[in-house]
Amino acid sequence: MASVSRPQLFDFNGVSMINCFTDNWENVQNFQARPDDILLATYPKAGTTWVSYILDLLYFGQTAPDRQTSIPIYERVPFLEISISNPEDGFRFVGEELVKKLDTSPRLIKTHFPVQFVPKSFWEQNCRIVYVARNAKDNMVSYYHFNRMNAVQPAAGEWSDFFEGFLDGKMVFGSWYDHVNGWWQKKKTFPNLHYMFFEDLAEDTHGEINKLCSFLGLSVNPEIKQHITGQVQFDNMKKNDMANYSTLKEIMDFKTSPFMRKGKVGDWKNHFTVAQNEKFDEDYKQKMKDPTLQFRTLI
Ligand code: PPS
Repeated sequence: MASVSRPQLFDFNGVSMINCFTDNWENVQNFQARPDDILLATYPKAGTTWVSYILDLLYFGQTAPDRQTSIPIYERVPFLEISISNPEDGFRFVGEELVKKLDTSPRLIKTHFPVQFVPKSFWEQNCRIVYVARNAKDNMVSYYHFNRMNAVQPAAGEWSDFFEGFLDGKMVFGSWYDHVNGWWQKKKTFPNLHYMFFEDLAEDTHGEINKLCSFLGLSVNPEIKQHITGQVQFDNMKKNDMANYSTLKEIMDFKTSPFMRKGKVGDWKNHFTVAQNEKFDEDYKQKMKDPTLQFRTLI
């Protein structure tokens, strides 16, 4: 994948997307979910890898410990809609194929789709779905650095332009505002959806793992839960090559920015100017009208 040119955003059914997430659309939409599949849904950079790793440890940490040291997280929890291949060097990374190859039960599956794009079999099978949301300011900053280092994402450009693009919803997978709101609304009619927040996970990882276990109907020994809480701390994940994406060097340039970058709540303060913060807050009030959906930008 050495020479990839950066993709352009286009409108896809009202959502900004890039080819590698729409090329396999038919197969993804016809994907047959199983009743015990667990779907992890997020807006990009909201804590997907963190919760992927927690789920994998909860389900398979005890029964298949080798899995933790030999299989990268993006193969244990495949990204359903991604489809990247390069016939020139044989590189192939097709999430829907990876999911079908999983021999685990349950299968853990990642998506960044806004709720209206989720294949219908997940609803028909009443699968458990975990949604993770992160406050927009930190989410934006994390996304900016991700686009800088990831060759299959659009170029990040200047921070000031990226900032405006985020407010306009001109990001891969569309508007953050539509994404978090769409999934929040879905919770009202689809009870098998557990909506969690990056900030809560940062503040009380153990408590959030307990809530996840209740939702999943898992009874896990308290000592094991304590151990998992330690394993998924930022510094431990950052040095874990099976969780830190360092095995995807074809696509990601860690010299520009590491995948496990800072892992903080409030890093937006190091990026937003005073004027940007004022503009953001004003715009936010207009877009986020549901008082029941509240985010914390500091903890
Ligand atoms: S992706 O590409 O959409 O799957 O990225 P995603 O995993 O959703 O988000 C990456 C950000 O999550 C941070 N992260 C963590 N923070 C705290 N603790 C742990 N354990 C952890 N694991 C991942 C990661 O550092 C990215 O955030 P930033 O702010 O860029 O550091």
